[in-house]
Amino acid sequence: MPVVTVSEQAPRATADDAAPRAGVRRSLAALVGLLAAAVALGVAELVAAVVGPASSPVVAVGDAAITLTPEPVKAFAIRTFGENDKIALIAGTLLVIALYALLVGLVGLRNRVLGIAGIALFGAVGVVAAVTRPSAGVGNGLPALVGTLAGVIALMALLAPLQSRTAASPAPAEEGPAPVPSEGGLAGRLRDVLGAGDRKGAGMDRRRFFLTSGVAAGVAVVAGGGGRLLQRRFDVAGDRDDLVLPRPASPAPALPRGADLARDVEGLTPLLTPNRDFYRVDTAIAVPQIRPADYRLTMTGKFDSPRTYTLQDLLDRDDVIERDITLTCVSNEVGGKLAGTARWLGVPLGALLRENGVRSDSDQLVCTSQDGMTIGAPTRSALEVEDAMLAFGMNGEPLPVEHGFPVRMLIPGLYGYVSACKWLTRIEATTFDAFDPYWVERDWAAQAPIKVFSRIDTPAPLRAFPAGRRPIAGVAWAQTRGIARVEVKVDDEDWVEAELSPEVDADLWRQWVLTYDFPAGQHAVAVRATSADGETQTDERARPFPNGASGWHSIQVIAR
Ligand SMILES: Nc1nc2c(c(=O)[nH]1)N[C@H]1C(S)=C(S)[C@@H](COP(=O)(O)O)O[C@H]1N2
Ligand SMILES: [Mo]
Repeated sequence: MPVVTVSEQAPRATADDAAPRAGVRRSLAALVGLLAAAVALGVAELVAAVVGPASSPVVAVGDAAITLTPEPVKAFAIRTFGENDKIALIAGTLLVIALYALLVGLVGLRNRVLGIAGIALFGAVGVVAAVTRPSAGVGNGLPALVGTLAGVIALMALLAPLQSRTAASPAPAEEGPAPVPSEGGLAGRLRDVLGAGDRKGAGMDRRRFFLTSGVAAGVAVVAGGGGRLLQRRFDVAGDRDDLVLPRPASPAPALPRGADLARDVEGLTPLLTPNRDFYRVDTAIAVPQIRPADYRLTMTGKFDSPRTYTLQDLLDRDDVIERDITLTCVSNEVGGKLAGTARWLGVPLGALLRENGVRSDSDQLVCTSQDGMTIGAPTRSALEVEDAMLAFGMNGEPLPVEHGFPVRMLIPGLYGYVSACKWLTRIEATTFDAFDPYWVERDWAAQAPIKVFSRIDTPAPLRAFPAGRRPIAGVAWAQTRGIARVEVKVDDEDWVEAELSPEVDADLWRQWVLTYDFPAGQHAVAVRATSADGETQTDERARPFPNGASGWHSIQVIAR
């Protein structure tokens, strides 16, 4: 802390000059702003531990920021930060708060009322964000409110020693480097903090500032850290561990021997993606925590006999299926990794919709998640696509919390943003005319079947490998249609057909491998796939927006 420099100012003739030089005072005021903001955020986290994690103003503001962010910026964030987009957002939010807080401290030094107003404004943003989140109650504003009060108190307490005019006598001629309290002892310190100490000179203010700062920093850290820890009691990880999954009435078709080519080819994506490696795309900063006992799935809208289901209702059904299905994100770029395959366990979606009497004049199902996301899927696909399901199991475990615990939807053949609603709590049978769900409101296509796609996993671009024979390998997908052929082109040679992993199911991606004899030098490698219904991947490049990327994946490789 630069506080020590305060006393290094030479004493001058007038009383005011006994106060620290203006520049130092301003730096300290900026620090005051930071500390006040830290106290506000820390105390808010503590209160959020009582109210619920979604009421944390940092989470709520970040959440609101995601909702309000224009689509190109959001697409940029997913592209640039990928899975870390939320970490980047939180870091960005904290940076903005820090800059704002510096300013509040500086303003507060000149004008306390303005400083307080600055914190109040900051608090108001937090309150508004927290109470307007989709699943929020009014109580969700409480953490930001109490945090704001704490921030105001901290601001006043910290500015006071900086603005003290009682230190009228000249600063002592010499000061030790450390601010040793004149009287020592707890009582003396306490009196200093409260401003009741007997003031022997300008050093007193410095000491009081130091102590108050220490207290503020301590409150921020203890309240904030403690709050975060206490918020863990809302976690449903334990309930998830305790959940017993049913055996499927219809198990996944057995994989043929040698189904997974990745066993023999280094760098190739495995056929089934472990849960911890499965890509994640959603707008949730604080992942919804739904207790199995509290879970309800409600059907509304164009149903003749809509029902509400508990999780147990779904688990106890006798038509549970298990299927291997590849899921992909519309935001996946050419060559991108936003795709994964898992063995899903759940209830057939068509059967469920029919038993609720879904009406024929519904062409869109609007799925709502616990955190207010809306995802619109074609009613027809939900009814007719084989293996469309409400999943509660993923690779032999209950759904991981980040992947939608306890229940999500899956419809093979459609991108996740129009089918794969996580933390699913409501299905409304409606029409495309009547409602634009979240992504469609942001101009993504309302209907988005998956495009034929292929990707080179190995060799890695621009990383030299020994010249000679080695595999070129990757994955290709065209869910519900299946992949019939994958071809590889090196430099100006003809397309050559690659070997495919055994056909298991049209909803599952296929791995492909081609052994190639690379002469030393730099080479261009490209791949294209053809679906079982005869569509060859177009080389026409398209960005993911608005309905999925297209174009061949091609890379430069170096053999030495
Ligand atoms: N509740 C909710 N469900 C959601 C999303 C979301 O933001 N919120 N994102 C969708 C998108 S865009 C995709 S690609 C898939 C990703 O599922 P995953 O994270 O399990 O891979 O979830 C879909 N379901
Ligand atoms: Mo997505």
